Amino acid sequence: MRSGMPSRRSRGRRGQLLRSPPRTDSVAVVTTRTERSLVLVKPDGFTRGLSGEVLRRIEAKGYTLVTLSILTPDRERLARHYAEHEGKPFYEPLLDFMSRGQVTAVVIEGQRCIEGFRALAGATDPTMALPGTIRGDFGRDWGLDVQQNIVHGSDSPQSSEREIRIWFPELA
Ligand code: IDP
Ligand code: MG
Repeated sequence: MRSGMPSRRSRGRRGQLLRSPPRTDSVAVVTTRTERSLVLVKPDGFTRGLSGEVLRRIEAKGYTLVTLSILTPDRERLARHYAEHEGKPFYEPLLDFMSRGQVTAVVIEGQRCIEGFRALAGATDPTMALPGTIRGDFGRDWGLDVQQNIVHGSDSPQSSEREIRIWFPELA
């Protein structure tokens, strides 16, 4: 009788040695630290009634909603939020787009929710964002100077802290 650890090799029906496929997956360092992320449903998503769908996906993934607000952001708030993009060709169109209507601003919480939400959102360019992601399922190129891509999500713990201070100073 065989015992011990299962072998990475086994035999096929004709007796030839079969090698297990190499592992292409890997698991990042496990962390128990809870983090927060600032999520925005941008004016294109808000106008199309997608706030609920975005919140549904966040909750279905298992993250917690900490707080939520619906507002029309002014340019001063947006200039702070998008300071890293000042001077880029899409900066002014981005501020125009983001200030033209209501957004749903949300703070979410959970272990690794910053990268987790970025994965739910998909790539910045909605044409390239994979189906199954928010941007991939609901976004497309409209031939404008700025990509309208439904959602924003913080990209690092530093950004998250900075952005939560901008949108929810009472939480900081
Ligand atoms: P992110 O939202 O995926 O983090 P960022 O590079 O931080 O992407 O850009 C902020 C926002 O500016 C994007 O979500 C998108 O709306 C817009 N944007 C970014 N890069 C471009 C571009 O090259 N052309 C047009 N719009 C862009
Ligand atoms: Mg960004």
